[in-house]
Amino acid sequence: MTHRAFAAPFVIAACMCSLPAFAGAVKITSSSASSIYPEADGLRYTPEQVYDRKVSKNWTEGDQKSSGLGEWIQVEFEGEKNLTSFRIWNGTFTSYDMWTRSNRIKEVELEFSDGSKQSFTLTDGMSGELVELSPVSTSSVKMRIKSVYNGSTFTDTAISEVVFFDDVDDGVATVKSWKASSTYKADADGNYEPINMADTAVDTMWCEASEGDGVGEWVEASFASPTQISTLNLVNGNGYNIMYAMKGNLATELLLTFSDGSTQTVTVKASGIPQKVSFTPVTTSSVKVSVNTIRKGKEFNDLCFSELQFAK
Ligand SMILES: [Ca+2]
Ligand SMILES: [Ca+2]
Repeated sequence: MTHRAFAAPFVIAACMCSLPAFAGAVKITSSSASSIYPEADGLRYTPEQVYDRKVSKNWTEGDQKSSGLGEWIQVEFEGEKNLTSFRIWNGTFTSYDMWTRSNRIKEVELEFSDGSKQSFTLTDGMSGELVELSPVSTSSVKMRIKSVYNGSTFTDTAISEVVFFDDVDDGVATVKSWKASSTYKADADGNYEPINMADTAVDTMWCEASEGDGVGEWVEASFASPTQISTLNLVNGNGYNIMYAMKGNLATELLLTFSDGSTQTVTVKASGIPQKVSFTPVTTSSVKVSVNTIRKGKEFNDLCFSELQFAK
């Protein structure tokens, strides 16, 4: 555990490149499971934790006799959606240690509302893995554990988070690549790479690594093509909860620099709650986001962003 003392994943989403050009995350409205690992020490393992936007909270199956083979979790959508892909955080992402000690799913079977099924072999890596589907129209997905990669200590199998994508453009600009002025080095909780700002999880983040308080530090998003944007979707600091967000430095004003050299200044709330910030519409192939001013953290002199994306 580092001085930051929060749970974050080790590696996230190495490649957003195969996402369809116009893909939106589908809202999950409810979930159920064949079994649930019993609550212990105040920690829960309920199925709704696969869509709470926190990779540090998971659904764990409750099969106490074996590895959870045949156990399933089902999620429901608001009506039929044309699914094209999904991203899965497979295993227990509370720390790298817990991820290696617990089972990960090897083969997963997806069953859709029309009864059709698709099966996949997942990669055994601690990252949010993007999986392409044969496009399917469905109002629910049942994910069944068919085989596992064995953990070194425990026989329990977990899914920390899952996001389904459909063919409807949600207006969020697809980022082709990220740059940063500096990046905090990976530790036992995970890494702090810029790509963590575009994975939908509020407890995975980019953190700067300067000697100072973060003022003057920057991240830059490059888009696949010139894109019109007018909204910044931001989770400032560590979005795990309000208390964790307050521990670190929080940006209060950002300077946006676009590919034509023009700039705009936006004020942002010093809060870890997701916020949408509007600015004058601009068509650009990149945005550099520089920290102009901050509010000091209660515990750490580091500045992080958990989510930072641009939309129409
Ligand atoms: Ca979760
Ligand atoms: Ca994130």
